[in-house]
Amino acid sequence: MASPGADSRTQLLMPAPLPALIQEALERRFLVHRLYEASDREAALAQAADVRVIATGVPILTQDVQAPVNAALMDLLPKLELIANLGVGYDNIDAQAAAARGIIVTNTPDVLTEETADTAFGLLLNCVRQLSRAERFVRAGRWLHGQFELSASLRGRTMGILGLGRIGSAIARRAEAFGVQVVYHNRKPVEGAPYRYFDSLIDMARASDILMIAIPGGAQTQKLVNAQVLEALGRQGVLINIARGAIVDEEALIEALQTGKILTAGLDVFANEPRVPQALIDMEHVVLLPHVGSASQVTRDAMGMLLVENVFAWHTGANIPCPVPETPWRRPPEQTG
Ligand code: 8YV
Repeated sequence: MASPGADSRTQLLMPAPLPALIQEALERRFLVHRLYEASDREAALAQAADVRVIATGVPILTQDVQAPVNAALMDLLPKLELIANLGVGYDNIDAQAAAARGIIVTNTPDVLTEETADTAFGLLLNCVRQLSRAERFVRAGRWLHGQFELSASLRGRTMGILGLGRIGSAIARRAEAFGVQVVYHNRKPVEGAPYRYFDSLIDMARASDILMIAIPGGAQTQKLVNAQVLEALGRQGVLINIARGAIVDEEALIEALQTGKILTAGLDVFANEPRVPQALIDMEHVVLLPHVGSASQVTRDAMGMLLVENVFAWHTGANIPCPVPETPWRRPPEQTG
């Protein structure tokens, strides 16, 4: 942990490690407290009472550190003004609690949209055509003894997108290019969207053979994709999740996969990352990725730069580029007199 001493720089708390690019940029301007390095968390937080910024991200990139920014943590930091998140999803931060305390939360949208949509599509193709399994077949020398089995197909399929936001729309564009029909479910129809809208998730699942999850995580969407939704998706159904693990009832999913209620699943996210249920690991036909939706160097660098831009803008009183909707940024009133 940094020790405040005589250092007069603005203080910033990092509950968990962030990529080097971000750390270096922030350190040039701020006194950084690395909470994850402290052996006594409480003592470290007591020393950090002057912190005005938190920089964080989910999932934590390099270590198995769970570091939610909740009301209890905010209350320990009475001078906190800004929470800057690495990532478009900010379910690791209690944004309502921040709003109630006048704290601004920022995220890093847009720069990761196309990358994450690419990953979603890669996961989908991999799942439907069983590409990971086919590759393992070659590596194990099994091709010498016979052909790999025939797979399912993307031809003639309908994709139901749960969440036609920025990333959902980018996935929809890819689906169109692949000749896959698109329908979607949101809380309300998206103005101008050229796809059929379902106001019920179950009805959309029934009309789809691919369920693509692209909605934000958090309390409102927890276990939204449950046993009934999976059953409605049906025996040829494919579930793809590049959003948040907690949106799916993982136990119901395991049961649906084990009993053939759905065909397969491609998962980039899990309820309790980085722990993946053994039952999923044991199923060869399921494709599992370690939350790499946005994880290319170029995209992570762009996300990192945007986090830094958000923090620097706050620090200089400039327009903050990406406040989240719960905590809209307003220019402070001009000082008069
Ligand atoms: C990152 C993500 O893995 O943006 C998100 O919401 O889940 C991913 O892009 C994560 O944010 C990095 O901390």
